[in-house]
Amino acid sequence: MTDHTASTPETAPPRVGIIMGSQSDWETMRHAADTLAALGVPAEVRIVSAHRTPRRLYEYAETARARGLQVVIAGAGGAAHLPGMCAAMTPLPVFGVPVESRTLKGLDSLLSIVQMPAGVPVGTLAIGRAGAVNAALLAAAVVALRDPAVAEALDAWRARQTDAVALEPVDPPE
Ligand code: RP5
Repeated sequence: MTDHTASTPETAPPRVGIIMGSQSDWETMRHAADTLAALGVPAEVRIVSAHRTPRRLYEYAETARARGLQVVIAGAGGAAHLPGMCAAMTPLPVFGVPVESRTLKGLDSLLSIVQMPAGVPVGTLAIGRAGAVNAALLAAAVVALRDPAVAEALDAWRARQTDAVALEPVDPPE
């Protein structure tokens, strides 16, 4: 039976933490926040830089599980240490989103995040918006393991996506 008493994003304590290295990452990471909101998953959003605010990162990662978070989504660009450093300090699953950088188009971010040595995993997503959306969908899938309302929302989201795919392509407008 579906539990419709599950929490709403407005009132409930956050289950997913979205962190990013800079304000400039928000343009990408807001897609993770929007996706979680659409699925009814309560999330918190913070700027936490591995380089510029290392103590804030330490405090965030060390307290994440005790504060009730179940997953962390970490987005960063360039020398993107944030997801790996966060994963080193929390037992929670960490999903890393490589933010597209100006000079190297996010390849630097991707390689920084994906090439973790064995023992400290970061689930690494695609560069940019696709990665942010998919990180949110994966985070929701983790939350859904214990929250039937989120599981139902995820099923509905997928069904809507399937329904939105036309059978035949149409010509673009001239
Ligand atoms: C990283 O440096 C951030 O994650 C961001 O993607 C990148 C550039 O930051 P800003 O110079 O725009 O603040 O730490």
